[in-house]
Amino acid sequence: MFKTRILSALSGFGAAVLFATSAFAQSSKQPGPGDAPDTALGWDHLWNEVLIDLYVIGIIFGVAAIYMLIKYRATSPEQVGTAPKLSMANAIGWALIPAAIFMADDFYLAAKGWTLWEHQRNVPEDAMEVKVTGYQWYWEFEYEDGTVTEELKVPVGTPIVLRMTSEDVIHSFGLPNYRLTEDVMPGRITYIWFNPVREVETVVTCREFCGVSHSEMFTTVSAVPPAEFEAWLAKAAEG
Ligand SMILES: [Cu+2]
Repeated sequence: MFKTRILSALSGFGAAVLFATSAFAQSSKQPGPGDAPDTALGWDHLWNEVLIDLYVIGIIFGVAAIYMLIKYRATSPEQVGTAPKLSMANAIGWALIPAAIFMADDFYLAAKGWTLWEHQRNVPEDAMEVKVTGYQWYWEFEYEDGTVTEELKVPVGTPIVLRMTSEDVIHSFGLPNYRLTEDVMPGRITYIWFNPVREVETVVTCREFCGVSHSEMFTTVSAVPPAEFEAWLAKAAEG
């Protein structure tokens, strides 16, 4: 009895680890040109899975607790419980088996998070680079052809890597639509990349309090069809 329970608890743990590692191995391939992952969608999925996980576990425990509260409630104030004492094997089994079941899901979600983070830190080879400089209190963007603008416009379908620095104090480049935030500091270059998969006009805001006009440090970030982007960039290049 004791042996069986220990064995099943251990195999539960083993299955959890195997499941998590295989999920990790499957989805951790390096993004090549033209197939950059949609990391914003990935973060949304992961967040929803965490919420579902919390709801399911919360409901199971809540229902079990209410059921036991009612079923085993005392019928008089003097009543003393008569439950049999758990054997060592039972105690270990009841602790390890549920833990293995719930941790299987935790390992799985953690593996997905690591995979996604790896994608988020590895810039796709075909990404277009835009240099970003933070100033009190505006953003400046420099395109590969040297054109400088104060709004960020990008072509749909091309991954964009931003190489960022600051001229004065610490700022933070916050792109809520692409689920990204990264610090921008003087004397250092930080980077983020995002995949504009559809047309959208959205914003970047500064997410680090950087002085009196911090709240005015925002501008538009729009993903437009490639032809529209080219025309806009040519016009901006003329000044
Ligand atoms: Cu700022």
